[in-house]
Amino acid sequence: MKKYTPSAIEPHWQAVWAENKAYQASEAKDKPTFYALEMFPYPSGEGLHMGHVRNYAIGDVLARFKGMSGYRVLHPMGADAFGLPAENAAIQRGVNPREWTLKNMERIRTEQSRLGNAYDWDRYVGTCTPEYYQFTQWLFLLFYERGLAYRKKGAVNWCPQCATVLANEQVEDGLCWRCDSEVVKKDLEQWYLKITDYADRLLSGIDELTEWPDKVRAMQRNWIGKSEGARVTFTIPELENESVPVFTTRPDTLYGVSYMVLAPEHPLVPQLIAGKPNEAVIHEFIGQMKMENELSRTGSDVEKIGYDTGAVATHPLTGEAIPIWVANYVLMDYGTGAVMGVPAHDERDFQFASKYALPILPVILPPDQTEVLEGEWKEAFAEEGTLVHSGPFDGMNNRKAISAIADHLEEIGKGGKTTSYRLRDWLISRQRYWGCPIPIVYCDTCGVVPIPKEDLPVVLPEDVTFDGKSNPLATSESFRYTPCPSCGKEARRETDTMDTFIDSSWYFLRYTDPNNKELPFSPEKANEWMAVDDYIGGVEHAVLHLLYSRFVTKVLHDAEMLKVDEPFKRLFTLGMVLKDGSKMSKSKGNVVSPIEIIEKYGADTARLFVLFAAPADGELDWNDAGVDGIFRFLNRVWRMAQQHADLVREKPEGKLEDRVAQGLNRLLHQTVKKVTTDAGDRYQFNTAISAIMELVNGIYAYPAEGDRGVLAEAVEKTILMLAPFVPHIAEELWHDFGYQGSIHDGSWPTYDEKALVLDEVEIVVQINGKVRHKAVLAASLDKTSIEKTILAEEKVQDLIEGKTIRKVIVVPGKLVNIVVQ
Ligand code: ANZ
Ligand code: ZN
Repeated sequence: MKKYTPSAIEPHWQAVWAENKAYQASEAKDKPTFYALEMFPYPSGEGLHMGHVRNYAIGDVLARFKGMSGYRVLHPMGADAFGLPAENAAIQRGVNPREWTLKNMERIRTEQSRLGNAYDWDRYVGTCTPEYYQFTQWLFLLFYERGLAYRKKGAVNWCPQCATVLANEQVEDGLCWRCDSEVVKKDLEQWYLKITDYADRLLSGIDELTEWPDKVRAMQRNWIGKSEGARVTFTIPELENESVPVFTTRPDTLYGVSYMVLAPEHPLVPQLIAGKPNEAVIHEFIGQMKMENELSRTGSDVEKIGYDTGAVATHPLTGEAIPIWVANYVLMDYGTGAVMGVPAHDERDFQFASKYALPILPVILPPDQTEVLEGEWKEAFAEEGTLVHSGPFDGMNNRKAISAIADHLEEIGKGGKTTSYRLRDWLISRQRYWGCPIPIVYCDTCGVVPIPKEDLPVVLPEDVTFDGKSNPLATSESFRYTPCPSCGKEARRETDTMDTFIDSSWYFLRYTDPNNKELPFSPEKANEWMAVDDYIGGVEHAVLHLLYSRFVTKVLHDAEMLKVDEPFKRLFTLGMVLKDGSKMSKSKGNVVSPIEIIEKYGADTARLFVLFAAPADGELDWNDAGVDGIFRFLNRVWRMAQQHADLVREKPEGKLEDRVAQGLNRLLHQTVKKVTTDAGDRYQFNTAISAIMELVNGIYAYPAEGDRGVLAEAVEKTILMLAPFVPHIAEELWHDFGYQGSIHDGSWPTYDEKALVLDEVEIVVQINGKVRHKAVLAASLDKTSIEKTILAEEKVQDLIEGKTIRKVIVVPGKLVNIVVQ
């Protein structure tokens, strides 16, 4: 018998598939389309890790499954190739970022090929190539034309370690998403994309993403952070009654306002404090606050700090004078940057007022109280109740008052209902080299001038210095100055590059038309494949990449380039790969290299192990014994197939006359059903695989003299069902069965509901709980008929002779227990 040698068959079939372009997406319109996509890798210097293997194995099973199920499949791969590590390598090792990246891309591609994934390599996309990034620039210009790209000066998040600004989404708990350094604030003029224009659509769109994990949908909802409330206008008498709107979710508490707080960065603060006692100390405070991030100012355990400006505002309804303070906990970039302080009903305000001895004015009465007990408040009362000390609104339920007071403000022109979002515009400027240049020049005559689309790409220059301190593009003489596209005079180029998340926010569209030289993609081709049917990747992108891609897709939809306005129909987020209970990482020294596993056991074993060892959305603990077990299973499959290869070639007709043959036939149909639904539909690869394992056991247990037709069919279909999981061994065995074409072009087995039904079942008969007899009955019998038939059996009559039946317990399909005395 031929031996199972993965190291021989895997490279062989990979070469055959590559030569035949076996996984090229078909342009023929004969079948429905299926777009399977895994998040593309960042080409780091380390090659593939087990997390990649797991991610790609899931995508590949789905792609191959759909291919065998009558779809034409698009299953592309590429590299998210811009980014900081290339530049850091340049600084540390003096290598060119492009060469470093291209080398890593090549390495990852080779390693991916060794996994045997069914990619259409002709559609490979690397985001750092001018062929790709000219269209990232094209998209920037589209945003610019549509008024969705703008420049603004403001306090931005700055990572001192990465020496670049970051988008809000890239600051996690006050730390840089990439290097974990503490993020500080810096005043800079930067480019933004107006994602906030799409906040409402990005939010409502989540409702339709029913095939996304709930946790990802919740994270996006939170990030967008829609908050319904009111705008209330206070006026400042000493600034000629200048209005200062505040944003509040609780206009019902308006009569309980005892002070107002402005963010330290609020533009009115310098005028308000001019000449006042706290002027100097507040200026110093503003300076400190500018450096701090959101978390360090508003975290629940952060002490509230504030200063009295010495100015007052006029209450819009009572006309009273309200002191104006500045404080750390009010942020400039949320709502209006101004807050009305209601210490009686807001815990933060309560803490602040208690610390600074500001009055606490209760205006909501708890349901169990009839009058407000002054001075007895130990904490803010944030529950429902009845309004008091609230002028014409006294006696009103506070929930009703939210709307009533907002409406009243609207009527008198002092505010009204409004909505606030936590989502901020997407800051895309990066002071780094290895990214897509922003196609803009600054001209002394014409101002900000976009590069015409026909002049793209704006190519990254080579004459740059990497010192890790300054923006490398600004050091390039050839790049910095260029004639203004509009007037021809010398103008300065924008030297920032774009956030790499822009590159990855549209790559899935480029795959549909990767060689287009005029456009990022033709609408016709994109519409043919989009949306992505199955998108597989890590949950770390729940907000960042997935939110940006949704935004870009909506803009392209509005620009009539795309019919869909959501990019990813179904999303699957896989769990982490662990070793000995902790995340595989170089620093822990517990990394298992996919390449070593492939060399020792083959890619098929690696794939099957990561799919089998745990549910795909849970954590997977790497386990060497488990890998060994999978390898032994594949050997068992191999021997089974070799042993019966001649029989499979022969294809004898099955007669299904005896119970044993019917049993194997039923097991086969049950397995096909389970694998089809579990693997094809539910991402339950582990249970699908264990069903196949049981079928293999069933085949081994099948008697040598049994019905040959059923056996041949079961062996052949086992290999067909294994094909998406272990494509190489399946292909080899398929050819051993005498087929010429690829198993992966073969058709996925179908099952017959009728064959699933048991005609007969074995019933255990117990007397007083002890097993005494076994009887075979028709499976269709109901409880009463089962009882009758069993009691009528001769053997049972003998067993209970002379005794009185007290009770008969029937469990259909399983047992009958006869209680006698
Ligand atoms: C008065 C009030 C009374 C408030 C009360 C709450 C309870 P969300 O739900 O997150 O939208 N706020 C408004 N703008 C702010 C800013 N720039 N920085 C810090 N806090 C700000 O929260 C809205 C509430 O947060 C607003 O409603 C405001 O406090 C505060 F019993 O106004 B509230
Ligand atoms: Zn000009």
